[in-house]
Amino acid sequence: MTTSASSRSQKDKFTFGLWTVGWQARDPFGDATRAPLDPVEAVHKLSELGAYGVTFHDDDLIPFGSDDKARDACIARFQKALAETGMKVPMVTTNLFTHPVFKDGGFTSNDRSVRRYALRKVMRNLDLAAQLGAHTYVFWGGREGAEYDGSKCVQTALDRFREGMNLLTTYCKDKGYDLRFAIEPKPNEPRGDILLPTIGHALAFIDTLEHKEMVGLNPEVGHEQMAGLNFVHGIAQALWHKKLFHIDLNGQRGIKYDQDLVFGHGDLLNAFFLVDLLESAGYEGPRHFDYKPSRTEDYEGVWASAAANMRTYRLLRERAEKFRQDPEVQAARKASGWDELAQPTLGAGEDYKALLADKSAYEDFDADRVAQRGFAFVRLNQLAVDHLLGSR
Ligand SMILES: [Mn+2]
Repeated sequence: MTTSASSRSQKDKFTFGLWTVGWQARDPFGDATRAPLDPVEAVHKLSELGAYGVTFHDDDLIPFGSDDKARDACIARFQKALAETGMKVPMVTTNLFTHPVFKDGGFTSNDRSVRRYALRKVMRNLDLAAQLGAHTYVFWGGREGAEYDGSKCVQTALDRFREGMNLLTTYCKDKGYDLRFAIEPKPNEPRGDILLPTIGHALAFIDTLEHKEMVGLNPEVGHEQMAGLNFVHGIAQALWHKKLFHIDLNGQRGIKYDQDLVFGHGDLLNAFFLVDLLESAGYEGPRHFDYKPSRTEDYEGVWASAAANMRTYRLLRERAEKFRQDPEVQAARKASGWDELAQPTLGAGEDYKALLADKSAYEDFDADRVAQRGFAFVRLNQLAVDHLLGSR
């Protein structure tokens, strides 16, 4: 492609999973509606559309059960496509959910032999991730969970989850791999309930790990929204903990099955504030789209939907920038007290004794008068809507 396309992709760092555009659209009620997609074709097509790179589960690239010779051949032709296009592989992950052996999980299956097999499967793919220059390794434990509260002891399952993560971080350190791990929370689907269901659960779990500095998060828009949570707030807290290692962008319309719509095709206003947050907070990782081209689409629709993700992100970035620079927005922010929140609640060197001695803080504080203040948050939000709709 053209130089401008590649320099733009460098700036945007837009990446796609091979499993996204390659999804054949099989769902619990219907067969595939699209033919299989060769990973090599996916690399070329996404490059033409201006993407920066691709990501994959081991089984997306190398069919499950391939022998070493077949595996090497898959990797060689994939690497050739990367070399031809300049596409990067910033993230790799493992499939511990498709094969029936993982029906009760990988790291937390009640069957110990499955847990040992899962760890070996990840270690083998960690070697490939390092070889391809990836810096992030994602763990989505889709089958780590249960349908019934009596199926397994959750505390013990978390012990096994931690045992697995500790082993794998140690393996990477010993091998000298420049890889960080990113846990991807999800509340349910395919399991009735999945372990580490939200950003908050995962943050607390990470804090108990042996090499916790190596482990962060890969939150997905739809996964938090499936739990009725505010994705922007979740990402803000992940950033606050310095744990936003990677992000999965897509669209979701409320509390229902995992829709994996195009980014922005769900809660658009939340997507606007998400892009505003990522851009203003200096997030430097890939903007990774983990969506599924709808089952109704043919391959023309698949590529149109891939392009739509990137177009939506760029449009929102442009609108968010104008929103921030608008003098009326700045004035509305000032009126709302946005800047006041940045001032520490205590003065420099002030302790609780000084606070107790300050009569203006309590004895002389006129709560009824202060309660009269309006924060004008609605005006500020309408300015965001105006910018989002392109009317300012
Ligand atoms: Mn999803």
